[in-house]
Amino acid sequence: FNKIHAISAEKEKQADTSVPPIPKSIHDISNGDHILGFGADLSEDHPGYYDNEYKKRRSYIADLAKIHKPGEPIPCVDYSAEEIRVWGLVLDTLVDLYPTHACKEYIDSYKLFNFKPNHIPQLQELSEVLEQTTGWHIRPVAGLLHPRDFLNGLAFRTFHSTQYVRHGSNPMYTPEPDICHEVLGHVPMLADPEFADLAWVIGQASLGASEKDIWHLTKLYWYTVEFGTVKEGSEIRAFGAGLLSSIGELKHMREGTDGVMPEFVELDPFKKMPKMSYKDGYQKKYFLCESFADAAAKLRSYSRSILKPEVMSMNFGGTPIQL
Ligand code: HBI
Ligand code: FE
Repeated sequence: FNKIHAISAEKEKQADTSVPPIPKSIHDISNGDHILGFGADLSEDHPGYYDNEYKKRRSYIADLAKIHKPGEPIPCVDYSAEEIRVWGLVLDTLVDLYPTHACKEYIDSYKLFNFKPNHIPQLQELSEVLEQTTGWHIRPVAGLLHPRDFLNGLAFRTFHSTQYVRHGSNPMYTPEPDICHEVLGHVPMLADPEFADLAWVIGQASLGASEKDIWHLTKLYWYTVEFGTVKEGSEIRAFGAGLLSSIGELKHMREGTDGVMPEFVELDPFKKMPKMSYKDGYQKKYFLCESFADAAAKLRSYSRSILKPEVMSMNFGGTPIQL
């Protein structure tokens, strides 16, 4: 995510003059034009950098995503035994922690998907379940999308998902989203109506937003959808995908690391959010929500404050803005 953040930080400094055309439907959002780091284009510190077979595989899966059109079935990937091994390891490690660390909405929605260690779910099957539960869609994407495109997709209840598997040399680590992160972190949460609403709010707020506001929305997304925590009685449970797809991060959230506990703070979308850290270890600060409905209400009130009046009155294929 570092490249994206470097680019966003640079753009944040520019004047708010160049807001690109506002997409009216998912068809107006490209899933292939603004990709950062994908296919054979791995950075030197990527675990797959010296593995040419892996890079070829990444390019092949990236190309499948680029030719996909919204509304068409998502192409199936015939995952290899090695890819299934990695998925199975990640799944087996995480399932033991969900009953004690994941929020109740995750635990409930998880049952809808029947995940098994010997089968990597196809994005098409997952998208069909989401369509029936919350009306969300999955769209394959070659790699990290530019934050504006990624967030705009959420406004059309579309989640851009990678389809490749992380490098097998270190199954518990990936420097970027991969199918294990998307499926185990994001997909079950998107089957929960109140969480799906929260993500939709962030998406709507991003339509026509200035670069500065996109940057703030990226942080709000990061501290809720990726690393959010929620109160359940006297306990703190995880709902962010970066937590739910990482055994290390889940344990750190509860127990701390080397005797240092993370901090938990209340979410206030109007306040300046802390700098995001991805590569330098686990989060130092988690935002704690009372409930998804409460967090969504707070995000709505912030989103209304930045939404341009012309966006409020635009017609998005018959769906009005609901902020
Ligand atoms: N692209 N494919 C993909 N997956 C993400 O999770 C993602 C992204 N682009 C940007 C992004 N996340 C965040 O950093 C926020 O900008 C939304
Ligand atoms: Fe993610």
